[in-house]
Amino acid sequence: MKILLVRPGRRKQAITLGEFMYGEPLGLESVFALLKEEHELKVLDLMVGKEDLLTICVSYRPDVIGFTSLCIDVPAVLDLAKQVKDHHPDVITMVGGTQTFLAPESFFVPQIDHVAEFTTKENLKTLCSYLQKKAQVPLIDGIRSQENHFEGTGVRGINDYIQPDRSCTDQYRKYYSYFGYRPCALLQTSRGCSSMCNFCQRWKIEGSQEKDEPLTEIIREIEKIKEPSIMIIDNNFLYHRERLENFCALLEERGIRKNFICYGSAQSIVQNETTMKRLAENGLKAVLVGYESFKDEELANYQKKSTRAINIAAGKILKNYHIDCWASFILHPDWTTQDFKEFRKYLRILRPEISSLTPLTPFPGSFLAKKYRDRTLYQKEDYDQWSYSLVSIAPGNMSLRRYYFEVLLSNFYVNLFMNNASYLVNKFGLCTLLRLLKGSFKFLLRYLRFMIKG
Ligand code: B12
Repeated sequence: MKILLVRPGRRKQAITLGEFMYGEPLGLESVFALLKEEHELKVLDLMVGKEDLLTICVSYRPDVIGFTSLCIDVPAVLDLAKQVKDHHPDVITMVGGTQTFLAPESFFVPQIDHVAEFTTKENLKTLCSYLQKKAQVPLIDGIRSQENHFEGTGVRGINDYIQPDRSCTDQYRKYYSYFGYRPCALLQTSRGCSSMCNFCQRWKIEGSQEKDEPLTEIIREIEKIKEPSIMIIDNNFLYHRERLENFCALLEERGIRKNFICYGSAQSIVQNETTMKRLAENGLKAVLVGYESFKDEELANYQKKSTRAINIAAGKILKNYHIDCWASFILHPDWTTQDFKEFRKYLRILRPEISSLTPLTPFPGSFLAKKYRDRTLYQKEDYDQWSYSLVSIAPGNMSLRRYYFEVLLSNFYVNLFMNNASYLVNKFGLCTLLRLLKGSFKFLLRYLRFMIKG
């Protein structure tokens, strides 16, 4: 059976990192790895490539098209699947990814045949064996099929870890990046997160307990990666000192030299200071730290284990070892003008190399969605808007217009006075800055429009 795996392209309605950053589609690479023994597969990455799906349908003649999806991808997937069904009604369509896990019902429509609510090695292989035989698909755990009126078995599982086969994205790999690092591969060494911060979706998707893949397997995977840079996408790669020491020992033993970037919590950085030094010696270039807030009270409300003092200490450790800090902050909807000022003052203390500012987002189905039900500015079905880029909770202490003004001001502050822009030029060159600016410009215009509209 021929299967075409598709990542949808960006739509201009959604403003996302996808404007300037294409991360490799690990989900599709995992599905490819799982099914390649029994089926013929091809990946079409419309986020990067300019190919036309209908043209590929004519040349490749797939029996099945499988789409991956985040929330912001829903309109694009529905649209592409409709085009496919209009022109090639015999092609079977299926969808998987983050959105089918969190809200499978977004795809219970006539143009979609199967929705993978969660993906295991077993359920996907079983589904494909029925599709190959052209037989009636029975109820399968984790699979919602149109022929069964999208009913489920009632079993709620979690996605399996499947080692990706990166060869299927060869033609796109030179475009895959992480901020200034390009080409850059993505790698997952552990899943789940026991921190369970209440604004975050990741522990819901991956589970509330860390599950580590064996390091020897990870090192073998790293040795196969051709790119010079690797972004480790674990929720908190830095959480386990002994594992990190073993990781470094294996890199040293095998003489592996790569640039590494990872997510890490401020607490782990402080707890594992000596290991941070060893990681830096082994190529750790930057850590994405979720500092989130300048107020202890707010950090506690988010269920962050960190405090303002721990955040400042973590920042100093990163500076000591010349590891760049790519910080993220949450802009709370109840901040006053004074809070925004305090926040900018706090930035001057932390001095991260890059800061990204995200308005608190009550993602549909989350704890925050319930908490801010009466103040939420978008509907669940406004899929394009759930990109974590927009103000989606009515501000409590100022008008929406004024709030957007403060967000813009803080962004200008970060880019002009905190030197986001000059850091990028010095580190990655002017071309990278221009590539990143192109995307940011769209953010800026959108924010300006929101500010003027109020
Ligand atoms: C790496 C990553 C990125 C990368 C690459 C994203 C990509 N693949 O397109 C980059 C940095 C580019 C990125 C960007 C963004 N991201 Co992001 N990202 C992640 C992260 C950390 C890991 C995703 C991943 O690769 N997981 C590993 C793979 C193996 O898992 P998977 O894709 O779910 O695949 C499994 C199954 O779902 C299944 N599957 C997947 N596809 C398919 C298809 C079929 C047919 C089948 C049967 C099965 C199947 O197979 C796999 C089996 O295990 C997640 C957090 C998380 N833990 O999920 C956030 C996350 C997915 N991102 C998120 C967001 C919001 C964004 C942005 C919108 C942020 C922004 N403001 O710009 C942009 C959007 C990018 C875009 N498409 O335009 C949110 C999504 C929220 C939501 N519910 O939709 C997440 C959950 C983080 C969060 N904030 O909560 N992201």
